[in-house]
Amino acid sequence: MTKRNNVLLITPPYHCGVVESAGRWPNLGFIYTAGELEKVGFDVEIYDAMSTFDSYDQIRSHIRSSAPDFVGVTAITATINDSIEVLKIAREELSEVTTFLGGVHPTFCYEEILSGSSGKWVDYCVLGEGELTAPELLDVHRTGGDVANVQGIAFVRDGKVMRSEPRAFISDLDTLSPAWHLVNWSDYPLYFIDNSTVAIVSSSRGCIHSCIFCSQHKFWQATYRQRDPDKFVAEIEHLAGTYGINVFFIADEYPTYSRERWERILDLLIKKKLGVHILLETCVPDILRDRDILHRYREAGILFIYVGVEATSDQKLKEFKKENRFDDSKEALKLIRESGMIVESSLILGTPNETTESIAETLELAFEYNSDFMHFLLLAPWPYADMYESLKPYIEITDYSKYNLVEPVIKPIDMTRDELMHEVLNCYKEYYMRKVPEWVNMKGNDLKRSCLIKGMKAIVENSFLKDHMKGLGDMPESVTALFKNLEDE
Ligand code: B12
Repeated sequence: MTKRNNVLLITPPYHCGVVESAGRWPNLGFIYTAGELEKVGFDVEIYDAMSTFDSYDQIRSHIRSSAPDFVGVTAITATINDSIEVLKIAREELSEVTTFLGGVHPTFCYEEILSGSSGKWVDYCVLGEGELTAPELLDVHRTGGDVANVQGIAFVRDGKVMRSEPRAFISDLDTLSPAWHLVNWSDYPLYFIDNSTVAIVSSSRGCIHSCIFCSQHKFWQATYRQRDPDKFVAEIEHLAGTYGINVFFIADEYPTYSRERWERILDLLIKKKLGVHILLETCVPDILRDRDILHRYREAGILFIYVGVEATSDQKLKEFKKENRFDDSKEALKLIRESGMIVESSLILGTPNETTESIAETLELAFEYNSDFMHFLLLAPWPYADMYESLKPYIEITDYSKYNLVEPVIKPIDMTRDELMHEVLNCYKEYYMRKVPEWVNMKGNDLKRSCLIKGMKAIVENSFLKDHMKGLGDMPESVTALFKNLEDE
């Protein structure tokens, strides 16, 4: 009988205090990969050290007591240093362990990882989707076959970095079996909804847009695959019924691409009356396209929509290769607000030609966008994004852990990075000083009002802004009083 091998999948303990200030989120890539590993006889554990906020010492003792044969870690660019550190600890604790690394960063930067000093902690990089590659790789490895025949990996052989043949994307996403039973659901509350448990689900993979600062259309190689809407909604129903999940975050870059499929999802959710809240990301053209059915979004349980408008000037939007423009973005955000949903959006600051004046202008126009939550993000130069080459001369910080959209790593021509950071913090202060009084006085939508106020509290208490608050100068007394009142709500 074949020995059952243990696989431990670990998220890196990286924190930069943005998205995670609103709640804790499971790692869907691991849930999917674990399901396929189980199918071929591996015993799998998911250890979400990021969400449990575990320290390196805790991670070390967890690895020691779990004593797996394989340790897999995930990495985006900001987390890569921590991901490598986790694999180093695994090797220190278990000299025989086989380590593998997956996610967007190693998919593109495997050469740098494997040929550098980190290479000695990483046996394999899994490139692209993990579900088919990981089980095959681990199986070939444990049975002593030649891993060079496993598509979609990179590794070092005879001192040289080798890359196997690329693996085609999974053609039917509905054949996958996410291992929901491995999730410790009590780890995943959302701070702005009482008694909530969050699941991340996926209805499609890929992105047909080509925004030059983003990684996702490159990761998915401009492909787009969608799941059967009935199976997707059945999954939500299963998670709600089996584990009591009441908040679903749709991980898709672009869930609304096909109106016909999206309408079917909405219809099913409305019909099934699951009483769940749904959070999702979409784009300006789809909101405008769906203006006649936005009330059905709300009826289906959609509470929160993120739209990355990214800039206020049409010139910059064109440079970013975004399809939205100022006027249509403003209209889309307004439509979402008027439909009773919460709209969150972001603006990217810190391009090389940014100035104090251009940021002031962006802030002024941000008020016209009037998103409920607005993020003033700093451009992060992913080394594989289309924009990278043009940004390279302006990159002052090469430590990837700062590539998190909140720390300045690019120095604009006419500003220092400190000045840039100061202006960004000022944007947050000005924006929310105007928004919070509006929320306090909001009438007629108790759920939205409560989410906004609790969301703001979470930002004040948990986000990266907390540490910077003192640098913002004193808030006017009226606003301080409002914040104080929020504490009592
Ligand atoms: C959910 C999510 C998170 C969760 C992660 C939860 C967790 N416990 O790990 C939270 C909300 C915490 C998060 C935080 C951040 N995130 Co995030 N996040 C996402 C999001 C929306 C969905 C990811 C997902 O589930 N995809 C679906 C699954 C199926 O795909 P996948 O994750 O790529 O995994 C597949 C493969 O990559 C591969 N794979 C991945 N890892 C591994 C590991 C192994 C061992 C193997 C074999 C395979 C494998 O196999 C998987 C299955 O095919 C993506 C955007 C998107 N739409 O993808 C951004 C995204 C990944 N996040 C991003 C960023 C920048 C961040 C933050 C820095 C943002 C911030 N400033 O707060 C932080 C960093 C973390 C932190 N703690 O601060 C960027 C990364 C950009 C980049 N190129 O580096 C993305 C792409 C968003 C974007 N468009 O820019 N994020």
